[in-house]
Amino acid sequence: MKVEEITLHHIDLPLVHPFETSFGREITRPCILVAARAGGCTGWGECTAMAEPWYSYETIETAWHVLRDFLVPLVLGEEIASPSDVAYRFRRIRGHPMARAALENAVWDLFARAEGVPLADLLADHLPQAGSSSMAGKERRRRDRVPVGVSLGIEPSLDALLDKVAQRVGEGYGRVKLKIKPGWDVSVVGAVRERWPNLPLQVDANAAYTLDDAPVLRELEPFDLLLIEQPLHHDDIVHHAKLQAQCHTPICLDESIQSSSHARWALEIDACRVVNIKVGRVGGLTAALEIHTICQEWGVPVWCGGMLETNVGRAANVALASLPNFKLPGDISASERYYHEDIAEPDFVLNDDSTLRVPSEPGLGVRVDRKRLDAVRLRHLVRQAD
Ligand code: OSB
Ligand code: MG
Repeated sequence: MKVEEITLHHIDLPLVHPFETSFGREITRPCILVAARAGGCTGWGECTAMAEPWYSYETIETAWHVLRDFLVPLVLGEEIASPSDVAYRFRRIRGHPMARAALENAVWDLFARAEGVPLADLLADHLPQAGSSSMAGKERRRRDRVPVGVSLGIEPSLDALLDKVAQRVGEGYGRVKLKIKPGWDVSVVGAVRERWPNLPLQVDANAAYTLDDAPVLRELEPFDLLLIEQPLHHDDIVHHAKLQAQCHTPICLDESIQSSSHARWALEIDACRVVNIKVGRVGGLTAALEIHTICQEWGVPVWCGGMLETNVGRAANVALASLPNFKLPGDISASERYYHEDIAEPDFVLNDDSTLRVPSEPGLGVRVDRKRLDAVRLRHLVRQAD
């Protein structure tokens, strides 16, 4: 397939509710959408870089630069054999996983639409098979609905947080994740646990602690958490292994896993017993599939993280989370939780069993609303093959 045209759209959408983590507070969500066109089909990819280099070093501006000057030229007008071929073409670029993922994922959607199959099916077909023969056959099929939870930010007061938990539990979310940071941890988690003794609960520190804080983190153990996500520094896999050796609650890595090699190294030293896969953070769907299967071989479950995506990125997350080793609910909430009016339709709606439906339409299964795109777009760039 020859990609004839690639367009970058920089948009900004107001969030329904500000989202606060240990690293900062988001009020709007700017992002870059990538559209790749070939033979009358258009594939879409969302770049999950944020405006500021807090969650990761990438920003909207670095991603725009790397896409425009390095990634787009490696794809435009080239004969692309498969979506993973794009990942292969990008192998010389150091870092910038979110920029790479945006274009690679647009090409995944393009191939799925051109073949008339849902992205989830294309992903299942390209899944590297786990080595162990006991796995053969039975665990290969993808799901039609994916279990999801909700990630709740830091609130101005404990009462405000308890209200939020009550609201989301009332809406039907079967798993809640609380953002924590030093000073907003043991007592807050304890209060939620006391009011909801049986709620599947997990926490995410976004790298706010050091190994010296192990005693505080161990105070979370009685609360029967599913996992503690990224307690320590973003590039410190080694200290996570030391922490995991001191606690029963599974450590889950988010920020620390930026490639399939990172996942291998983390598992080799028992730095985590669960992995959060975010397509942007790991550099695209090809790497996400590899990590899925590496973890499966180690008997380590994965789940799909979120970056406050629009329905474009959410659709890719839902397709990915349909694969067999995604054994824990994802941070993929219903569309209404994020934006009043999304950039793409239809919205994802929460089912009674705390799941989202995996689209059965071709590709991502969502349509970008061009009028809405014009309304929220800050700038765009069109590149065409000669
Ligand atoms: O660490 O998982 C995280 C949002 C932005 C940046 C980092 C994170 C998050 C979330 C939100 O937790 C998950 C979602 O999209 O609902
Ligand atoms: Mg996280």
